[in-house]
Amino acid sequence: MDKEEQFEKLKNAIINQDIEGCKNLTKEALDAGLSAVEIVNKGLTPGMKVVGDKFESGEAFLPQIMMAAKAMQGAMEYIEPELQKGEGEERIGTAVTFVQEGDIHDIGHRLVTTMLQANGFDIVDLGVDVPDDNVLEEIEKQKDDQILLVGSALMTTSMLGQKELMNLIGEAGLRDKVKVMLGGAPVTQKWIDEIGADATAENAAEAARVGLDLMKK
Ligand code: HCB
Repeated sequence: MDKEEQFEKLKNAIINQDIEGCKNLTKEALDAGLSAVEIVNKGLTPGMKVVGDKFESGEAFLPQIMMAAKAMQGAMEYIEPELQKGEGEERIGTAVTFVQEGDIHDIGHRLVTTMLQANGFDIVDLGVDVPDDNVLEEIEKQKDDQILLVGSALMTTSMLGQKELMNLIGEAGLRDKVKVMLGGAPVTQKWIDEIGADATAENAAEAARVGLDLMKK
């Protein structure tokens, strides 16, 4: 089976909410030498996009998204240990990662967090549905002069909360202490510019590259 066929099968396993199949195909793909990053970016995530689009158009319902998410989470059992095998021997700094208040989508957040850890960041993972006050408290608590703040939002509603958070960071006098990378499907560069954050990234591999660049600036 060539790579493209494998990506297509992985994508279909998510679309068909095939929990066991998705896990097995992920293991097979890794054993065949495909990288964890390409399995996520070219197989599993495009499948999730189709499921999301079907939900939006009324062709699929919440139980189907939940099953698709379960299939993806099964695959992550193989993906995450692979991503952790990064080259980050040098300590880069601390990354505080979180999902915006009101939002419990954590699959992308987990992938980004794992990739940052694999690239030399010490991680403080605040989890999902995190109120702004908790984020501010954590920034204040950190001893380093500069840290990387990494927020995810998957819904347009929770994305709006990122603007409020940027305002609160400014008001608390903490803006110089953080490089802020925000992402998630609805987040665009235009939004990042509008709210005065530092960067965004399309996927977890790019998030690691962008995070490293930001910490060097
Ligand atoms: Co959910 N959901 N959902 N959902 N969901 C979305 C996000 C919609 C877009 C689907 C749609 O309508 N098309 C939609 C949001 C619409 C909108 O606001 N525009 C939606 C909705 C509406 C909802 C509910 C409100 C449904 C309901 O209850 N009626 C509800 C909300 C719950 C809540 O949060 N309060 C809900 C619930 C669920 C679950 C629980 C069933 C499940 C989540 C399970 C979980 O995460 N543990 C779920 C899922 C799975 C999705 C979709 C289908 C997939 C999301 C996903 O995991 N993608 C999603 C459709 C979509 O996104 N196209 C749909 C795969 C990961 C790998 O991609 O984008 O998360 P990612 O992360 C990438 C990338 O963005 C980037 O790197 C990651 C890795 O490559 N990245 C960053 C992420 N964070 C970053 C941070 C950085 O700094 C830099 C880069």
